[in-house]
Amino acid sequence: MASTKTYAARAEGYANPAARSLLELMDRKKTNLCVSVDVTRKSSLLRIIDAVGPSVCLVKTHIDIIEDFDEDLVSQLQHLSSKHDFLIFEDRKFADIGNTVALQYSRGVHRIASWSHITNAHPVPGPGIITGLASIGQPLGRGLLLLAEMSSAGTLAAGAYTSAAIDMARAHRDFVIGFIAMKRFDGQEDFLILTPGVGLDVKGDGMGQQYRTPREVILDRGCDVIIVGRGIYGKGEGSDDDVIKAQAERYREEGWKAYLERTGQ
Ligand code: BMP
Repeated sequence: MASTKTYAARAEGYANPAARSLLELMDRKKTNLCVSVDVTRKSSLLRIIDAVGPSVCLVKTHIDIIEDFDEDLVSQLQHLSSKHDFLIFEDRKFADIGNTVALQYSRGVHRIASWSHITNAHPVPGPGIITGLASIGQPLGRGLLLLAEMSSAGTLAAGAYTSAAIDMARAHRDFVIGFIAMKRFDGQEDFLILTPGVGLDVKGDGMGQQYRTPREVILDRGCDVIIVGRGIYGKGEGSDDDVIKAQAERYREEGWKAYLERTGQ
């Protein structure tokens, strides 16, 4: 049912502030595009984010690959988030016991919880990982995604593992706002489905990544957000701004068209 309802209508059903804000801004900005920016220099990261900003609802980071990370990067990231109206998703993939992930989320050099609206975790340790992350993130209004499936060939996140991830999320709906997954799952609850492995021009990357088109992901599989990396920013530290902007708009339009078709608008 969630797949045919509009993002705006679904926003009202979420108590979690990050989920609500994300759905509202997707509707306002007419975009279900998350750009994943996997570059290693602060200047490249900020340049690419500024270029794609107008086209995206969410920017996904791997902050631990930035070689010259500093406090100023966080300030600039937050500035771009306000300037362009998008949320920040640190793709940290926590995977430890509750006490450890609480420390990894709040402390260390990156202090992820202080700036990232959304983060994610592998369900492999069991529900304690949610309790640990929620102890830090919930008071700050953050949201968590569980990796119920992965886009890579041969992933072990399938079958009974995926079902167990869904059950864990159901028990913590106030903090777990959805999944990294390849399709929408049946069920009464509305969860956000964010899907990586999206590309229009190639089918894989020679290292296990598998790409589907925005139309397959949003229309055929009922997912909510397409996560696109190299298909938009290119290789290495990124293509020229004009190319990046054009690619971001190309994916935004494809994703939005598929959403309008799915919701009968
Ligand atoms: P790209 O579009 O360049 O293949 O990048 C995909 C991004 O999504 C990477 O940052 C990767 O870490 C992430 N990702 C993925 O590809 N598959 C998953 O199952 C989960 C991910 O977080």
